[in-house]
Amino acid sequence: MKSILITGAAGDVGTHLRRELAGKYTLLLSDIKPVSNLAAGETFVRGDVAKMSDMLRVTRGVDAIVHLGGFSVEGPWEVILRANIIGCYNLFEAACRNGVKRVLFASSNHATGFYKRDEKIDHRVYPKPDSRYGVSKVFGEQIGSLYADKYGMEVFCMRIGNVTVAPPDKRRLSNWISPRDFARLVAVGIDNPNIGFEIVYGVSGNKRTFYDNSNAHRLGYQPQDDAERYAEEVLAKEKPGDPRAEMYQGGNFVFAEIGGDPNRAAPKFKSAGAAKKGVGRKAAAGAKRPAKPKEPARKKTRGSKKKT
Ligand code: 15L
Repeated sequence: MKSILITGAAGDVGTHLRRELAGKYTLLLSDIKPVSNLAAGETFVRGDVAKMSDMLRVTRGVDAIVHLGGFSVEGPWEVILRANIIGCYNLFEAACRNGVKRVLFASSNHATGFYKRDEKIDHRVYPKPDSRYGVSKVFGEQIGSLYADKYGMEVFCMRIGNVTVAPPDKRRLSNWISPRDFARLVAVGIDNPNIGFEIVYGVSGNKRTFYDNSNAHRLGYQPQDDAERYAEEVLAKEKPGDPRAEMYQGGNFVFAEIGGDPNRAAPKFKSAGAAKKGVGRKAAAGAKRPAKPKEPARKKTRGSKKKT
């Protein structure tokens, strides 16, 4: 049985995945928070993605990694930088040094959230991130591309939509993925022998999809669910949203400074730095960009003359 490391295993997506993959693989679960109720075939190992020493320790000896770890909505730059940029680099570098070839990266639909809802996009479109969070997902994909081309790693990037039991709103009728379809997609990423570097969309077979997911289907993904069976119920409850959110695939992420997922409480930040920079709750509610800090006057240095 293959041994699979899941980072960020304590989160919602990790919890669904553990349940769906039980008995199929041996699971090594890693998170900064403890994972409770370990089932047969599961082991927990604590690890902070932002610490290279932790990533070198947790990635040792596994057959593949599902990298869910990181910050999963919009947040202050310092938070995104640490968890998603540094964290992602550490993960790929540690996997590479430990000889783990296969990495499944939890990218997000927010890597392309600034495409309009009436456009159908495939895995080859130019990224259009809708948030710092979305930018970090593009970074993760590109680190994956580098490690695939330069070091021969096998990298499967999943631009995941919304992994929930049922789609909570209209936008999610287009990007929803059921937990069992997500597990099917992950199994393709782990078991397909012909992965070099791939980008796929992590969505069920939704009638209202934003995506041409033919690359996932080519690699063997066969979703069984469709958000359409929830459409009537979802649309009856739907209230008109912010017009910017309504226009773009990324929804609220296109303007939110914190959070972005209306179904999850906006995270709170204790850090004085984040509050000072205007990225606290007030900024999130007002949807205004925080005021730009004044730039200190630049010192003239040698070589700072404009080149013509
Ligand atoms: C994501 O990337 C988030 O992690 C999740 O909380 C949802 O908001 C999802 O995107 C979505 O777009 O629905």
